[in-house]
Amino acid sequence: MTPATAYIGLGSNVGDRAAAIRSAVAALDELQGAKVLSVSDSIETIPEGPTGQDRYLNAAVVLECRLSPRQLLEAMLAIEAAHGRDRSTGKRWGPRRLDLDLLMYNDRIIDEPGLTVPHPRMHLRSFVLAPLAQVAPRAVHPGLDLTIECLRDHLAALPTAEYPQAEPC
Ligand code: A4P
Ligand code: MG
Repeated sequence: MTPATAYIGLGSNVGDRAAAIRSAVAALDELQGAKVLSVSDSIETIPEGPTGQDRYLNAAVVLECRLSPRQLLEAMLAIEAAHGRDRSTGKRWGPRRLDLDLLMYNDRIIDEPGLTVPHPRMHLRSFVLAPLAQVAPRAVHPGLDLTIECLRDHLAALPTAEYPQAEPC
């Protein structure tokens, strides 16, 4: 089986953010049937979404992968779970120290319960596109048919709908 290329976004805004990102990248590399091909810088980003959050570190990796998209997502959720709870608070749902998003998987378009690829909001988020453009500038978003660097450069001009009608760059 020819390995697939998967693109994963990483984010952390609780605890030792750099350590969480490093350790998640190592965990991805250690997955049976997966190998990290490149890792972006970890970039400090302003939180988007709910207010009152601390700044994030965001990064992206390119993964050579013999797992199916579903197997990869499950492995990512397990890595999140291993990093994702602040056990010191004793709360069942503690703050997440790590968020892993499966951004793209080859040129697959998947819309299943619990798995949407490409990630439906990736093209709207500079905290995703900036690190991803470092490691995969020429990768093409299969839903929009535009490269990552094009999406990054035109983010401000894109409509805020999921999967907008895109003009070629
Ligand atoms: N799921 C379906 N498709 C996917 C996919 N392609 N990748 C399902 C990952 N998960 C996928 O995930 C909830 C469920 O989505 C999973 O169980 C899986 O079955 P989640 O990561 O807990 O959901 P979420 O993080 O609340 O949602 P989402 O849309 O991924 O939001 P974000 O953006 O990850 O939200 N600001 C900055 N600057 N940097 C950030 O990293 N992150 C967030 C968190 C908000 N603001 C941020 C950042
Ligand atoms: Mg997420």
